Amino acid sequence: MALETTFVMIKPDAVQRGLVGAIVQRFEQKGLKIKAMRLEMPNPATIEKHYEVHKARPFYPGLVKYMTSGPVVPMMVEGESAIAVSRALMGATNPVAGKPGEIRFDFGQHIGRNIIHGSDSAETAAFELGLWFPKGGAQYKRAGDEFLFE
Ligand code: DAT
Ligand code: MG
Repeated sequence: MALETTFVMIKPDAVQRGLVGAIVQRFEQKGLKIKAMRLEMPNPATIEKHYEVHKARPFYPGLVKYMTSGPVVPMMVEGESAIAVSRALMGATNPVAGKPGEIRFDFGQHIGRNIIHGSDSAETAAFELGLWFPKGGAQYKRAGDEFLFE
């Protein structure tokens, strides 16, 4: 167990469907600390780099088209085991393969419109945080942390 920082991104479908608040609430409720967050039209080159590992996959062109179709909300999130915890909050890649309580299950129906992204390892988190937040995040002491951590 360790304090980790991870990269999370609310995808264009969720922004268009007005789900940003409901999704951010899941992370806040868990006690994860938001260290950076913005809403922006993503730079296509950034999306291409972000999903470079999937470049050879048949779904890659459609993925890039979808991810550049509208604003996204990139976030820097910190907490105990934040990488795995964020992935657990998100749920299965295919929204209907997961279970109730997972963000993707609760809000989505199709693998090509699956609401949210989260880094899958420490290496990926470092790469994605560097790509989306080269200036880092906010350093601040959060009221209430003494009731969240022993
Ligand atoms: P995850 O986002 O759960 O880490 P991934 O890294 O395997 O999943 O894939 C990245 C994204 O690509 C995923 O969130 C949605 C899309 N994707 C993956 N497999 C797909 C498929 N078979 N058809 C359409 N889109 C797919
Ligand atoms: Mg992935």
